[in-house]
Amino acid sequence: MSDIINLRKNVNNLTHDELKKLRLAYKKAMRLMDNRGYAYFAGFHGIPNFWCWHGPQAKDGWPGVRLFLPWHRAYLYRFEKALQDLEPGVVLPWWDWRSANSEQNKIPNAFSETDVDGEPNSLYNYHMRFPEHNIDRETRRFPGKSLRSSDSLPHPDDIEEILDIPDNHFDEFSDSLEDIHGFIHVWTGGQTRQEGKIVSGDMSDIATAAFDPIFWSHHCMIDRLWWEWQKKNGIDEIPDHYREMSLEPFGMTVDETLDIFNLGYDYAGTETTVNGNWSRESNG
Ligand SMILES: [Cu+2]
Repeated sequence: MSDIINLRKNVNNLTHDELKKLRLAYKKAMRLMDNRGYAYFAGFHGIPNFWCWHGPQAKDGWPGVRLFLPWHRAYLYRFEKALQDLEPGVVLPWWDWRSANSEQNKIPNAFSETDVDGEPNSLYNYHMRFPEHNIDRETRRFPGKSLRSSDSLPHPDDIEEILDIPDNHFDEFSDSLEDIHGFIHVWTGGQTRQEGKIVSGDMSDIATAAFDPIFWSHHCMIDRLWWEWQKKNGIDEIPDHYREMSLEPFGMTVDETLDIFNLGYDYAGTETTVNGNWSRESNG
């Protein structure tokens, strides 16, 4: 067990200072082009490395392996650690796209404001530079805008239904949560027409999604829902043959991702106000 447990909060519940710290951590990471920097970590998911795990895949001789949840948990863990090296005490927040506000406000203000205190908001976008892919521009998003249909966000009941998937059905749980997750990616990216061409947002595309600063908080929400399901059904509720599998490039096994207390963090409840004094029990 880690000595310090960091509490990941709803982004809308961050204090002014916490949000400031988060923005500063992103800003510092975004300026670094080495293995401490934002480009390095975002580059694990899509361009240029494409290590991310989605859907059922074959691994170690097993068919239909679902490592979507453990892989992204390890990913968030490593990224958060990198941010903490730059800005001690910073913790990733989660974006609750279920809330009724999201339908109206689209993206939480923390991510949608272009400037804060006269400076560019580091949670708004990131400048990607990949000459070999013809990319040299800021990330972009057109949340909730689609040229084909006007889709609405998942209803809280849809999420409850997924959380009610019984133990012993990890694969089904993982697939269902991954589907909703994919929907949110596409919803967040959205589409628009520019100079007669259809332009999609970066969150819609695996290749560029992780460069959009909101990616991490979207995945924190997914990770949190997995943790909710684990609390209900058992932390070890995952097919046995997954447990020793390695999660590249993190140098961690699936087993090492199962208990988030071992990874040094926990999730605050939606409405909980926390003032620094809490215990494992208080969050149950
Ligand atoms: Cu994702």
